[in-house]
Amino acid sequence: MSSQQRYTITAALPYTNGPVHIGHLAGVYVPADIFARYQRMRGSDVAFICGSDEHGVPITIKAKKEGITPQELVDRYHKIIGDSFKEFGITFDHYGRTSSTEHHNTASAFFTKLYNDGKFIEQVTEQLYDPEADQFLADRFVVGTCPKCGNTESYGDQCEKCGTSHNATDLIDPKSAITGNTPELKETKHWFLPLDEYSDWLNEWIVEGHSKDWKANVLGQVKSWITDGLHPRAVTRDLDWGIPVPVEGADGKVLYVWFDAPIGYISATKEWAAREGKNWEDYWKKDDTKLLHFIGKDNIVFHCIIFPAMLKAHGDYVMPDNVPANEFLNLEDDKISTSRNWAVWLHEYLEDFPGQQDVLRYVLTANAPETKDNNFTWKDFQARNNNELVANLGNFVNRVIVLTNKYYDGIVPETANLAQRDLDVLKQIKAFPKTIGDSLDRYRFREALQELMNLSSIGNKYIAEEGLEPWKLAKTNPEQVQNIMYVCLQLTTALAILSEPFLPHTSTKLKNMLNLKECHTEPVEVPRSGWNRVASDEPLLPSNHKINKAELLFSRIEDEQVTAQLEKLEATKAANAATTPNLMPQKDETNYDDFMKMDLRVGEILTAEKMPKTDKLMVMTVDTGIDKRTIVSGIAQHFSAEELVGRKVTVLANLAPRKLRGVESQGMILLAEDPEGKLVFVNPDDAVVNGATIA
Ligand code: B3M
Ligand code: ZN
Repeated sequence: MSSQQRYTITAALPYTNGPVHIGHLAGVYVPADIFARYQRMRGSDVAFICGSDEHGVPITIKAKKEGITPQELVDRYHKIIGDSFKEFGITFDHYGRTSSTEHHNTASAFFTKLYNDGKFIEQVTEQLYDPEADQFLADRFVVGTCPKCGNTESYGDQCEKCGTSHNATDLIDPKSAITGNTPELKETKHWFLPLDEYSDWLNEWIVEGHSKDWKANVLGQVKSWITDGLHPRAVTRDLDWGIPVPVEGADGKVLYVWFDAPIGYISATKEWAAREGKNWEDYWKKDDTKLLHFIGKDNIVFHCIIFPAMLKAHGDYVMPDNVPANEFLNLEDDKISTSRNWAVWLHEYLEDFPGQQDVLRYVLTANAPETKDNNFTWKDFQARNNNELVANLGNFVNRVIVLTNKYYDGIVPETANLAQRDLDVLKQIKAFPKTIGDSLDRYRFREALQELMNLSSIGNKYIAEEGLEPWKLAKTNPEQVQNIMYVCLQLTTALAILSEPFLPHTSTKLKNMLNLKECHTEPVEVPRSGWNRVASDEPLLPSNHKINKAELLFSRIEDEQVTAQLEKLEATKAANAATTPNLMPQKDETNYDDFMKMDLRVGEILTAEKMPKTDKLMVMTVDTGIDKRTIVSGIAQHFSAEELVGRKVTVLANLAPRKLRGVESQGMILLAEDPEGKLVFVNPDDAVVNGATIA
């Protein structure tokens, strides 16, 4: 590569209303970091940019709940998030924050330019308003039914279930998240970006221009938004937390968080460039810059439609070259949720598994939700560590380093008369920078990691092949052992180099063990330990070079550690069930007369039998006091026939009979259903006679 490719790599700015969890890491930060490290190793000119997203409604809601100011809240999480990223080995060139002065200025100037250039529509519209809270309700201040998928818990700006982004006024049956009141409509002035005017351009640029290189999940969302029709989007809000709208007559209004946040990538780049003596404009305005946005799937519309439309309206900026968005990671088969505390938090992982950052990086990459939602389980975490990292990579490296120290005092042996298989392995090693690189270039991180592990497998296989174990051969054929160990040391060096993007802490340990610093001084265009050095014809580790002693790379994860994590999750589940049961809302009002029409009485189950060829239906004979009748109920998955016989139950006796699979059911048995779906009988006292009425 003669001139360096310039990359501006952004990772979604985390909201500072909570810490970072494994879902964020798997979806965004681990792949972004792998990519940035890989490009640096290839000699690219990289600006890897992130920062805290400190505006938006959830932050004000949470601060209010805790009785602190939004600034205090964002200060707390900015620190927790920033520190844990650093310890985890995420190598942002700059981690900024949207409350910084640079950001306020940059975002204001951006808005002002679009305003002055007439890119906005200024409109007085009716917005949802909560009179009790004296506040307009936008975004997460309002919850209601999604007009597209019917999810009853959609937010004002976005439905988390189907991913649709909408205006708060689109919600069916909206409710204020502050007071629970049904909002009123009230007039207010806002500025809208007419996305509909960018529809053709977006279609041409993304759908036609990137149908080959963008991920299918990303293209799919983009296409469906464009075909559904784009509409003008308000880029301002009536709120008191955010960046004030920089025009006259906009008191009490701030920029919409999704207007200012992506500009945060630009302001963070400016802060970095100022510190490093670079020109930030090279990274945002030069046509040959590759701009990449690493995000989760819920952010696709903002990065593929809204932000590009903003950049286009502005006119000075490059468009993203790719937006390799990931799907979601679940935890133990349940959706990760900050509010339900259903997560593995990065800062807690780092405390519970000190020095084991790479295990989590490995598992999250091996199991990344690249093309579909995926699941993290602690059992899988343990198995991957013990069977893959310890048994494959750790085992190979340890044998090589220990044997080199044992047989050769740590000196890389000379070779003579290399056998064909030695030469084959040396040749195979050289192919890996390209193999792994090809996968990374296509954002296939799982595949790339698998290739890295294949390299280690080649080593294990080579060393263990029958008759070639060095410790057996040492006496009979010392020359062959020297050759084998030499080849193994080359392979170990390749692992030390190529593992850096994925397992940086392991890579550092390996380089120390191999004492790589001593012997790697390449010309400038191939930086130290550069990616392509592995493919070069020079030995990776020359004969007579002295290595260091072995250090422990990975250790087994024991059952107790897994159990402890699972117990922590169980405790969360129990706490959630106790405090926030997901209860059905109250039904519409009824009246006394209607209620009294129901004939509720005590009955007793005399016989019970599962209906053949069904899973759920139980056919019972019930003594209602006035008669013995058949009742069919969908409870067979909850109770066995034996459990039912002899039980006193509450019966709705005058329910119109109806046939279920050909059997007439003459009434209904009352059951309580808890939020988890568990059924419990509404149990009359055993002493009550059958037929006693209930009211
Ligand atoms: N703050 C992250 C999220 O949706 C959001 C990303 C902003 S990137 C400009 O969780
Ligand atoms: Zn929806």
